[in-house]
Amino acid sequence: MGTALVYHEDMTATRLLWDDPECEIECPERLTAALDGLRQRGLEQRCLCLSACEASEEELGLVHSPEYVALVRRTQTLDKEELRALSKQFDAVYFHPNTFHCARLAVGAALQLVDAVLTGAAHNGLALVRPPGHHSQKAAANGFCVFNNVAIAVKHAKQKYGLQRILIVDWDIHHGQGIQYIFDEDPSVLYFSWHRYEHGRFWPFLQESDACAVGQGRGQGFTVNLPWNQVGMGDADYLAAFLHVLLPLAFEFEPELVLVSAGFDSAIGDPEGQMQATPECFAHLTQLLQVLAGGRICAVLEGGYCLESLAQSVCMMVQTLLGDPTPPLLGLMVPCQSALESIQSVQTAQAPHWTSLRQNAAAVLSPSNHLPEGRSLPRLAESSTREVAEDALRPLLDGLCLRPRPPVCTAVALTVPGAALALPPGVLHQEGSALKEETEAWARLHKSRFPDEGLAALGKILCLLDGILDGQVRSGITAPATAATVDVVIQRCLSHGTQRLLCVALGQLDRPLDLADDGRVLWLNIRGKEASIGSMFHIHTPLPQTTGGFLSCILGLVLPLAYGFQPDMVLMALGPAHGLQNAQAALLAAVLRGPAGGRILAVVEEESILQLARTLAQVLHGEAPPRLGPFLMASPEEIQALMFLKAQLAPRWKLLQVAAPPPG
Ligand code: Q9C
Ligand code: ZN
Repeated sequence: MGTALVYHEDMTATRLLWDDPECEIECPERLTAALDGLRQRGLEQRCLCLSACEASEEELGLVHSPEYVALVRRTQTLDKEELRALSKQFDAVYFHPNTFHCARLAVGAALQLVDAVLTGAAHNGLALVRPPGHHSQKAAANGFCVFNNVAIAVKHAKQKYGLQRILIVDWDIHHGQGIQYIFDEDPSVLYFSWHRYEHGRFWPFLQESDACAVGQGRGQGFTVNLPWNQVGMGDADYLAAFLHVLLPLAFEFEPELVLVSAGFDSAIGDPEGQMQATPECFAHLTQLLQVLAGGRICAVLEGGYCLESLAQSVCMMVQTLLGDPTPPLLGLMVPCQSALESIQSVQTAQAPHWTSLRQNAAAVLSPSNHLPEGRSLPRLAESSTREVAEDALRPLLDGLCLRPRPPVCTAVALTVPGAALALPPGVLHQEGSALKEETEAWARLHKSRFPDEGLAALGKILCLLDGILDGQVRSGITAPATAATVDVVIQRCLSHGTQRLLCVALGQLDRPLDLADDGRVLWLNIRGKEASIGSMFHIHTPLPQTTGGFLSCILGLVLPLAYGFQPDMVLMALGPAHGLQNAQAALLAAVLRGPAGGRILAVVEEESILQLARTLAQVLHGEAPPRLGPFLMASPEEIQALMFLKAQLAPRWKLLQVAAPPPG
């Protein structure tokens, strides 16, 4: 089981035959560039490659009218002038004698991908197709789209496999109005689209692309539109949209399958989108989606017209689907005012339909002019210089992507009996220990709290930690999580030169008393009764008891802090009485892989380590976490604690902002 890649060379056989500046960007090189990128990085070779077959006319009929299918079929025999005349009947469309064949292959590829994932032949996958699909309607081609690949795949999944809840994430920069119309009244399909909108002044110029279009009849609340009203949206804006809108709704919806209308015209460099999101951002968006639906993700290419950015973004997505860790995001993690306003407009429009938004929406935080403090990244004013900062960081980023993968991805270091538990393939049992002298030296530093019998475990922890710090190992799991071991881990990281260490501590573990509050360690304690802050780097929040509260805590607090802090390394410490269920611990570990490029050490207290080691190893290795269980609304106390913390912390940690009033 792995990642399916569905493709057929014939899909490069349609192209524009006359002059039309609007349509010329949808060219065959889009597919070859994406595929070449995958080959060059050795990614195609790691996928299960499937050769696309044409969809049947019956399958096209799941969405399209027989008359429209017949019209497209007839284009096979038209000459150039007839094709040109017919194309003019639609908005931003061209036909070619091969269009019918290519468009049927594109649908067929999407269907094969769904089959591969739903039969268990693959975990997830990507269909690289042309023409794209999301603008296409029952009886109309539109916006380069002939048949609606994703909509047909959704109908197929419902019909053939009896699925009852499917999420479509449309991150193409245009509104997939075709998909919206097809599922407008269907509560079994949650359609999320963000798109360049500019208050209706951007193509396709539709009122129904705005946030207030939420679906009709029984489908109300199952269409989610996030209009971007300015160009230049970047990684922080996209992340904020996922954390504060898409993911809360998606967890409440509990999809059985996720389809991605994967257009990469939303990436930097694209002439249509004019946005700023880096290719690496798509790795993170993909990874965040992987915690849904048991990781069953079917991505289908839509737009994407800057060949370089398209190829890089496709690679980022496939790499993440394969389970590789995400490269760190290096830009300033500050969403812009316009993005926050858009996010708020969706929250307002959707709040009547979604419990998770009602529990979050309450606090409107006042904008603050505080600049980030106490850290080494460049301090820059917010909007105008943002692009400069990102550009300046690009060479660095490219270097990071080329960094070789560590020989070991995930290692487990345990001394407790039963340590030979069955680990997923690719996860290593670490046999080694640090040198006795070194272990004893570290233990002496913490004498008052270090029992002699803890030395063997400490030796193993140090050896694993050094493997991670030296780049030999990506992530690790170890025990026990005591105040002393956590203290040693932090000190060892700092002495090794870690610039930013994120510690997420649960259960009975206090922040080491002598730890300097210099911005190098962000300590987040999830336990206890009271929400409180010691500083912007020392935060306490209670562990929520409901699924809704837990998710709000992860999506609304932990991840915004983690992505804002941009750690080199994450320490996830589950201390005594941590109170996490397996699925909760798995979700936390899965999402904490994101912010630090997968460098995460999980230290677990003794009682639950045997139960948790395998689950944690699976998610750190790239598998999807198990489902959390039924969505239960957060309690008023849980909401209040989160609101309190967000209000205190948002001036420094700007990804926490849920919304801000318009200036002036
Ligand atoms: N400059 C897809 O990305 N032209 N279709 C818009 C605005 C039509 C895009 C003109 C763009 C269609 C799948
Ligand atoms: Zn597009």
